[in-house]
Amino acid sequence: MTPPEPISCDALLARVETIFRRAGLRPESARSVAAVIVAGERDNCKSHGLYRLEGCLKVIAAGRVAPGAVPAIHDGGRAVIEVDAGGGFANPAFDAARDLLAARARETGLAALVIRDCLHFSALWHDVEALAGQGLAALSMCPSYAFVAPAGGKAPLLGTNPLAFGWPRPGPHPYVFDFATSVAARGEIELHRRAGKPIPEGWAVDGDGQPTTDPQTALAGAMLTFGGHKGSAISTMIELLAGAMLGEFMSREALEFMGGGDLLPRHGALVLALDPQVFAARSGRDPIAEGERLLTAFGAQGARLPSERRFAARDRALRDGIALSADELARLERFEAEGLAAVSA
Ligand code: NDP
Ligand code: PYC
Repeated sequence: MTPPEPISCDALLARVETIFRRAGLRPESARSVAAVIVAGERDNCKSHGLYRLEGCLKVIAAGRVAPGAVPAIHDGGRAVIEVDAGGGFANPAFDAARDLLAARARETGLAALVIRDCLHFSALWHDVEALAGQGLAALSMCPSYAFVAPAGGKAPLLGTNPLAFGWPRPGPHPYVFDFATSVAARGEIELHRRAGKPIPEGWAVDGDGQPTTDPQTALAGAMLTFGGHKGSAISTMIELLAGAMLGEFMSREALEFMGGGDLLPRHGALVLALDPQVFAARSGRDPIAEGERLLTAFGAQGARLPSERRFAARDRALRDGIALSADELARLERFEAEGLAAVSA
């Protein structure tokens, strides 16, 4: 069978945005949520690309997200700014507060954005890339669902808790890394299950703590942290900083609140923005130039920077369009034709 024609990024964005508007999201939210999904697909981050559309529609159909929520910013003029997503998706809340966060970081050197009560499903590179594009270093993190065993344990306790970092660079692309603190994102295991493929060894254990390569058994058992005790400690830090410290759900509470992991998780998120120029001011050195001396040395020894693959995929997609499989296109068409009915039980 001939593969379907690639679709342009703009055309895909318009289609996904329309699906969300018809599903009841207000226009600004539909644009934010569609943008992050299409950006994932464009950058070949399949675990947080178009495949997430179904999960978003399911949580809307189940009435467990507030589609009309308007993000409410609470700003006392201090370093910590809060935005209450009001039970809506996280992305519109971040978009609503992003410029204020950036302005505060430039003013004070360091500012934090607390996102409260949000449905969170997306990759985090979107947040830190936007801030790095404004000349700021940034960190973004959130809990998720308790699917991951701590190092040395065998039962789920921690979330897949992603962490992203961005650093501004003179060229078109900043330095960005973004990863789950589990060996792989849960979305990656779900994609293996759908494709009928085994997962690599070391990603997960079964209910008895024995290693498994079966995605279904892994989803029912416990995922493992990357880097053993080191990933386990970073994941725990995220539970503390982006859960306990904010007074928002940690991953175990998020799972209890939703009554299982079938729907997207609801919790808080934390984004930090730092202005390198403020930090370096008294040194007389240029932090961006210093950073470049490090980052440009990677290629000389054959190493690549994180996000290089993603940026190359983005350039290709912007030039040639996004190649969706026949199955992905069929799902998209079904969501267009049937809306929420396509995911309602
Ligand atoms: P990956 O392991 O695919 O990639 C992690 C990072 O490492 C990326 O920045 C990647 O860059 C980089 N990288 C990969 N290989 C190399 C290499 N050989 N050399 C240098 N850098 C490399 O990510 P995960 O599967 O852990 O996470 C995927 C996504 O899932 C993330 O975007 C994360 O935010 C999201 N997620 C979201 C959650 C949520 O609750 N919202 C929960 C868990 C995960 P590149 O992309 O260029 O390959
Ligand atoms: O892939 O682990 C994951 C995930 C959890 C919530 C959103 N993505």
